[in-house]
Amino acid sequence: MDTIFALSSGRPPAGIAVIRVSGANAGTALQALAGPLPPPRKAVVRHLFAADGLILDQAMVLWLPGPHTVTGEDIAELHLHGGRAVVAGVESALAAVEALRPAVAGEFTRRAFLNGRIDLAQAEGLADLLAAETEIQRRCAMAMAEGEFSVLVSHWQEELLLLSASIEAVLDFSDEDDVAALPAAFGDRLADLSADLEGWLKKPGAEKLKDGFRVVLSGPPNVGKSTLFNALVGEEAAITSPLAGTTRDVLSASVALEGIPFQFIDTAGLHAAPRDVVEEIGIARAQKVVGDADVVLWLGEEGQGPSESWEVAARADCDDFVAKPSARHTVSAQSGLGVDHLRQDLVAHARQVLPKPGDAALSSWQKQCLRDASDMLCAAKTEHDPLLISERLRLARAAFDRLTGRAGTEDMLDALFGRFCIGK
Ligand SMILES: Nc1nc2c(ncn2[C@@H]2O[C@H](COP(=O)(O)OP(=O)(O)OP(=O)(O)O)[C@@H](O)[C@H]2O)c(=O)[nH]1
Ligand SMILES: [Mg+2]
Repeated sequence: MDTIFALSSGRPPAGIAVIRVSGANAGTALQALAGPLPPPRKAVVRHLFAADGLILDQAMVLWLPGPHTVTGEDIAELHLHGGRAVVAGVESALAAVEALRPAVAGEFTRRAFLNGRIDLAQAEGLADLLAAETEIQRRCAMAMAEGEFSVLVSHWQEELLLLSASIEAVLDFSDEDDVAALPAAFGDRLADLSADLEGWLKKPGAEKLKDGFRVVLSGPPNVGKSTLFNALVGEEAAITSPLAGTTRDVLSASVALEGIPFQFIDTAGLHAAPRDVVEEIGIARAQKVVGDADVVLWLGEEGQGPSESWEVAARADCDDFVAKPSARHTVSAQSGLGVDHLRQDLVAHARQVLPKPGDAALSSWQKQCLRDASDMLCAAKTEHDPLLISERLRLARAAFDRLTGRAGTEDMLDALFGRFCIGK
């Protein structure tokens, strides 16, 4: 395998730039630039030289021989001054070393996976951690990256293996006419495992965490949707005006409230007789996003909104304000009255629906693998023939192998590792 290198820190210029080299020739590369190898895992300051003997930089270098490294391979780390020319100079000096080449996106993490340093669930968590923008996203991604879920999966795998072993024993010791009985606890253990998986399948998934909790503002024209939208997102993102039909398209803004990701969506005012084709399209779009909402804030006449929408009585400070007897919230986006209360209610509601902070949240493919395993366990529960039970358990084991990546397809690996940046 080639030795790879990449800038692992942010885009220069920056205070420091970290270049990582991983692979069998990492030591050679370090010697070519910085002289004799320093003691393992000790940071030392060295001058780095180009092939023609010119000094490139004074850097802190680290020599991390494998296999106990993040990739499982020999690693050299160069902590440079983070200027563009410094980084470019060191990169060309490394490219000149034999068998070294620039890494592609996610290649370091992919090697960590291939060398068994992390499993797929952890790689997925790491990708989410790098993409995390809110506190809850960070904590859930950490749980996955730190391997909490992986530990659970290996418990499930062990249990499944034990169940499979007891079935195999029955098969081995029975002759064709006389099939020995299964151990008494077999059915209970199968049911427990199956219940565990079902419990995880019911938990909120990671997708919601990535996209944010979707709140759609809906109602007829001119009821104050855009003004409330602006108040909720904390900036003048939407145009507001006394003219009915000001908002014509769907507008969305992502914000974090108390560390929870939200997506607020403002829509065109709904009314029965659109004045032109643009308004007609706007209304169709508004209706579509209402269908995908986690919560709809209905600012129109009471009882006229989509089912389960929250009745909001807006423009409470206006002379022509009409109260709603069953309003969940009464607000004035202009004076701020009730807006904080509405925000708190949304946060509390989102907390119920999103994964708990620090819980490993499963992506849809992880859920699919668990679903496959769970289906096989349910099928095994209803079988009586040990041969068929054994086959169902084998298929459940295969589903777990897909989950940890032991039986991953190349496409899936490409899709996952492509989410990383170069240098990770
Ligand atoms: N006094 C007062 N005026 C408000 C309040 N909210 C909105 N308005 C005014 O009401 C008018 C309509 O507000 P918008 O937010 O544009 O209403 P909309 O529902 O988005 O309207 P369309 O985009 O046309 O569907 C504007 O002139 C706002 O300034 C409020 O809480 N108090
Ligand atoms: Mg509007």
